[in-house]
Amino acid sequence: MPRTQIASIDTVIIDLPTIRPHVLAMATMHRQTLCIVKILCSDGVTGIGEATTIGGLAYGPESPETIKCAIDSYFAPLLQGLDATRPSAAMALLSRHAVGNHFAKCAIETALLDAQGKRLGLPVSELIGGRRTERLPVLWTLASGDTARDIAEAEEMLDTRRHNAFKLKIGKRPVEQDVAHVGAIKASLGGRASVRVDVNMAWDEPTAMRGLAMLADVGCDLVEQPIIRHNREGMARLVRHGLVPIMADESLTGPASAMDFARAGAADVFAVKIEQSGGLDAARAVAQIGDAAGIGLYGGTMLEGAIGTIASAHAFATFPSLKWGTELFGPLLLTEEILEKPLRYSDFSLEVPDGPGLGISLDDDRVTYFRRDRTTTQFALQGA
Ligand code: MUC
Ligand code: MG
Repeated sequence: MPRTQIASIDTVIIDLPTIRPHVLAMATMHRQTLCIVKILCSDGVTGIGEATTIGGLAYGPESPETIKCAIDSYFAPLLQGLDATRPSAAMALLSRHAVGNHFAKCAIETALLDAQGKRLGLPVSELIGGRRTERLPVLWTLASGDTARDIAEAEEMLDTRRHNAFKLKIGKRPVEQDVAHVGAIKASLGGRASVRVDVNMAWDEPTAMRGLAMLADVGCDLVEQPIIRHNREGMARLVRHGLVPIMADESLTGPASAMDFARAGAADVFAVKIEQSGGLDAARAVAQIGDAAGIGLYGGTMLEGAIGTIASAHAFATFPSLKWGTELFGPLLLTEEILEKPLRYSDFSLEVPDGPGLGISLDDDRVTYFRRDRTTTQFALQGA
């Protein structure tokens, strides 16, 4: 019987407003919904984790509500009484008994690593392989849906030295209109900023062929997921087209998909996400596969709040390279702070905390204030 057991798992859904509407091809966000997980261990240590997606079920197969349900109904009974000091063993058990549910698994792994880091006095990045950097470059997404407003927003970000790389969400409007929007922003920012686009799978392949040529002409640096996630051969044809580097995002659902895409030459860049990959360990495997295949790495986001953002930062800080930087700006899109001390953004980058575990503390009163509902799965511990 393990000495330090998983004692209880608490899940809570909170809804936080966004600073402005965030317009993507598949959804317009006015708020972000986080599923926050707390794992209390029998030695009194608590670990926190988060699972967050975009637009309910619009982005991927899990929603905040299904994540909560998976953890409460299926993961919690499996994890009952397990050794809390062995996050990898707990994750292996979850994988054997639960198919998919990558976002929910990521929240559990994050909480177990946070707890283990606190127990050992080590930051999560040092626990999972060792950080290579203290700061990560962070891009900002311009997605107000209005060109003039996006330019004003970009200028403010440049002035305050918060971001100097911008991603534009396109794919909702006809390609000519979208490219005109990108071209106007790039013309206004010129060499002061990198301008990239995310199509979120909205184009078919012929539209993508046309769109890429037009985007190359207006100075776009990178095109993210132009076509549907499973069209690997189509992505490879766009890569071979060679006009603008192509980044895979929705296509990457863990190490096996990374292997598939690397073998097929179906991406120039991988947008690695801890949730889509199935956790921090799986995200590190995706990064290693990409790096071994000569694919550039980028640290992606599901627009997580502070916990998911910092869990991602710890994972990305260990990557072998990070040529394209990260987009870990999720908390900056929200009007409300849920940490005792906010994350530190400055000089176009995010500081990776160096305290034990994730190195952040939740403001429990704020979490309680914003919570939608709450479930605690309490276990009777053997021998406790
Ligand atoms: C995505 O598809 O990359 C990341 C930034 C943003 O604005 O949306 C996300 C999701
Ligand atoms: Mg994307």
